[in-house]
Order: sequence, then C-alpha cells, then structure tokens
Amino acid sequence: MQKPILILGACGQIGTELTMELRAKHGAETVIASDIREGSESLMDSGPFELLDATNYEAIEDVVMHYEIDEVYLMAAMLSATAEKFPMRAWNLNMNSLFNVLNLAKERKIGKIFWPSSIAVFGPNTPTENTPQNTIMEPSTVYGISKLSGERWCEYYHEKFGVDVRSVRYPGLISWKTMPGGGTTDYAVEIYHKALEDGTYDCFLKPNTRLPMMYMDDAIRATINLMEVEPKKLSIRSSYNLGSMSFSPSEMAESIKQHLPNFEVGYTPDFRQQIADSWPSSIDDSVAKTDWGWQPQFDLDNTTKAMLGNLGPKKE
Ligand code: AKB
Repeated sequence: MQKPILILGACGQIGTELTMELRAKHGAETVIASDIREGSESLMDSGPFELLDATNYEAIEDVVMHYEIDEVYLMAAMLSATAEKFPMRAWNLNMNSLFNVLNLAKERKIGKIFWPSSIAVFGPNTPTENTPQNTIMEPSTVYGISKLSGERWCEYYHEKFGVDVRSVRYPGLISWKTMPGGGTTDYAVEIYHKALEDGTYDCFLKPNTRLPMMYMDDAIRATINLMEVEPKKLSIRSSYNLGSMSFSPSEMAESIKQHLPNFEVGYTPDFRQQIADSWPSSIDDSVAKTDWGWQPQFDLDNTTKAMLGNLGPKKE
C-alpha cells in the first residue's frame, strides 16, 4: 500500500501532471497537492490541496505530520530566465525549499524525496555533445548554480545521514496541460500555442540552438519509475542525466510545418540565448538506462502530433 505523498509546487508545469498521474495510480486521497497559489480547476477538484510556501519549514512540517506523509516531491523552483532577474529570490527559494525537505528526511519525519535538477548544472566548459554523467560542471547561471549546489547537498545528505533522495536532470519539458514559466526552453511550448492561434511565432532563441528536450509523459514516467526503484540499484545520489531528444527551433518549426504548412517563424534572440549557449546540445543518459531501465518513448514528430492534437481544434 502506498503511503501518503506530498507534492510541493503542484500547480506548476511538472507538478500538475505529476499530481494527476500519482492520483490516478495511488488514489486521490493518497496524494496531497500543495502550492503557494491555487492551480487549475482539474487539479484543485481532483483531491486534497494545501496552500503551502515551500520555504516555510514549520508549515511543511505541519502538513507532513497531519497527513502522515512518507514521500515528498519538491517541484517548487524559480527557473533559469526568471532567476537571472531575481538572483537572491531564486537562491532563497531553490535552496531553502530543498533544505526543508532534506532536514525533514534527516529527522526521519519523511521517508523519501524526489528533487528535480536540470541540464542547467552544466556550463560553457562542459562538452556539449552527448554530455556525460560526470564531467566539467561550471554553470554560469543563477539557476544552474542553485541546481548544482542542490545536487551536492542531496549526495551529502544521502552519504552522511542516509537520506533517500532521488533526482534527475530534466531537459526542457514540452507539455500542453500547463504552461511553463520563466525557463529558457519555454519556446518549445509557446511555439505550438502560437502556431495554432496566430500561424506565426517570434522565437527568442536563434534558429540553430540545439537543446535537449523531452515530452512531459516521458518526464513523468521517468520520475515515478525512479521513485519506485529499489534503493540498492541507484548508483547516483546527486542527479541522473536524463535524455530523450535534441532539436533546434528551426527543426521544431519544420516538424510543425508538416501539419500546418503555412506556419511562419521569425527569430529575435534575447538574453536567454546566452543561457541556452551555455547548456549541452545532447545528453548521455546511459547510467540512468543501466541503473533503473530508463527508456524514452517520444521523439520530435510524436511530440508535435501529441501537442497539436491536444491543443488544436477538437474533431467531432
Ligand atoms: C529552464 O529552461 O530553465 C528549464 C530547465 C531546462 O531546467 N526548463
């Protein structure tokens, strides 16, 4: 029997779909959604919800005790583009929320943690193609610095205090249910909305900027699979590289044009170009494949079909 789960940051892009999937799997009452604000109607109506600030230790502890929570998924974070504008707010949110859950686990008030890291842990000196699990990591963004620090703390809490914390380095995530907010890879979601609404899109990255990306169904499957694996199979307690597909804005535009031939894309790179240029183009996720059997299912064409099919006009 699954013990109660708490999702912090349940109303965001990943949190919304993760909550719905875990509720479908374990029953609505087992999965407590929480966020600093209310989310979509379908999320709010589908099971228990608590208004909760992930930086407030006592408030999280109260909810953990009340529901006898065993697993926490910490999905609250400030992403790369917004974090460049508010460095201290990003550092405080991204680090304090992590310490809160790590300390709850250290005190044995919760049993298991999922915490997302990102391809942003890599930097301009990292090999960009097929970036290995262990390599040069010198992130040049506020967000990347917070994620790399977080990874080191996760491994430290595991080694020193036996905390069962698990993590993946998400690439850019593409989904249709909830918009992303404040990331450098957000163009890969906006482009589908604009293609359908206006037939044109002005991209904030250059046409040939290749980045690792993933369809949300794969990301949710990876997250839940990792949390279900026997602890002894996990050789990485910082964060696993997680790969699926890599493409550039112009390749994505071509994939959309297969379905919407009149779609037009312009390019006006802004400050996010520099962030994207510091990240890998593709990821070597062989350690995740060996340790816990990770296998992606969606490529760019499947993703485009799924996005346009779900966002587009519904056929009778
Ligand atoms: C971002 O663009 O900041 C995120 C990420 C890659 O972690 N989507």
